Amino acid sequence: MSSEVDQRASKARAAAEAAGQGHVFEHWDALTDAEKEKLLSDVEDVTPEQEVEWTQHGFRLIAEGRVAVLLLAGGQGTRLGSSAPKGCYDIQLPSHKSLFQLQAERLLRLQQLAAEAMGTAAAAVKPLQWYIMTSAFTHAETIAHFEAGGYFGLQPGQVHFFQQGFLPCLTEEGALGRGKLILEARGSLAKAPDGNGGVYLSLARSGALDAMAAAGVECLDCYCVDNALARLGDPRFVGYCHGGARADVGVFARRRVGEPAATEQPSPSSSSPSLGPLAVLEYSELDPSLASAANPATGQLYYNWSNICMHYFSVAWLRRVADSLLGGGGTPYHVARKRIPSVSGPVPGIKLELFIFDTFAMAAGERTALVEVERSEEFAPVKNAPGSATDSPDTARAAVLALHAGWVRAAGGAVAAAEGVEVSPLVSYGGEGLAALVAGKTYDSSLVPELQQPQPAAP
Ligand code: UD2
Repeated sequence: MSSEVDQRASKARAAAEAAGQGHVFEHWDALTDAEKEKLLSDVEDVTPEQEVEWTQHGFRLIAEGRVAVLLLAGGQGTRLGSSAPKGCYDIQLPSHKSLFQLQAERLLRLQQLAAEAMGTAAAAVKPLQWYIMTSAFTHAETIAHFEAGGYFGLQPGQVHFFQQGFLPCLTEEGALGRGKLILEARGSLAKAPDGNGGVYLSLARSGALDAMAAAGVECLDCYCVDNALARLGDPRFVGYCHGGARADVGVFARRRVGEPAATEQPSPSSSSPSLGPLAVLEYSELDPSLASAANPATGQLYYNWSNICMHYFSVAWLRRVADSLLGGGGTPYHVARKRIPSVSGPVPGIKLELFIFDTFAMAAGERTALVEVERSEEFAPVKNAPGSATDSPDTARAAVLALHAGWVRAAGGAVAAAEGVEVSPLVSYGGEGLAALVAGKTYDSSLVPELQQPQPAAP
């Protein structure tokens, strides 16, 4: 084996040992050259050069219209205590933008960055297509919100709404061992959206998959509506999954810090390309003893990553999954126990849901990728009602303001406002481009006009 491989191996082994992962080199001396290459590619950390290459590839995919963005926005958000679609929610940022508006503006900024990365005019970049899955419960209000906001600067033609299906709600098991349908009103059944796993069939049935394939879209970046820090369309993630891992399915995960919701993948490497079978277990269904089970030799949790509901799919794979589901294949229903509105008032019952990641088993033998991210940079979920200690609008707002304050400081500014500062997605997608604006300045308010509007380009 070449000295280049030996050098890479000794670097990777030192990094693995420092991370408590040295055991993966246990059989190194017995490996063939090809096996050594494979192991190295599995465990090597991402180099800055690779990251630049993948990001550039992601920008090319955006500019050429080969990637589209898929938003899961059909959920009812009952825990949040708001009857409006979650995307309309104002987490009380200083700008009072809704989650939908923040996301639309990120897309606008991405288009601009893609043009810059490709050295072309903004008009030469294809508008990034945004597919938004709604449900019967969120559809009309979602569209009304976009219309009232003038599509937040996007072209209406680049935003595509399609509806997921629904399933009837049931009572808990009755005398015959099966639940009963519930009358919501005298002439209608109680129903609920069929879960975010309904996305595969609804993409196919709505014609969206055909439209994507016809338009030359090769892959989708998918995220959930209630993450205030979602890096939708992230060129680095998309570029890596498409160009680096050549994956059919990619998953963003964050390292677990003591709470359940686990992603399982045999490769223990972090922030590195990993190929192999991929499975996600839902936190609400994970046995607490499994959730906290750790490898006695290393102390590392077996379920080491938390799924943050951000995925990458190749359009070809989505078509294969949809065909299999249309052909009668299926994934299991999950049961959520809720109070269901009924003709005689709310009753205890169950909602049935499909989960988006249950189809990942169908990717066995295909290429998958896992990318580890930092919670503070990518994940601020809005699940629970205001005032809740975790995953609430308040914790999400605090996470956004703290992250943006970090960007300003890194760009040479100072933030004196205790809560941090808000940077419009129109000004910066991920902290870039701020130095000329903020260097040497001190901000004592979290709402700064110049961080809310992009500066006109110099003549
Ligand atoms: C989801 C993930 C969980 C974890 C967590 C992080 C699933 C099944 N669970 O859990 O693993 O990543 O998010 O925040 O993915 N949705 C629909 N239609 C539906 C139901 C949900 O579009 O019928 C959307 C919903 O609008 C949201 C996303 O799917 O954007 C996640 O749904 P959730 O909030 O019901 O799932 P949660 O938080 O229990």
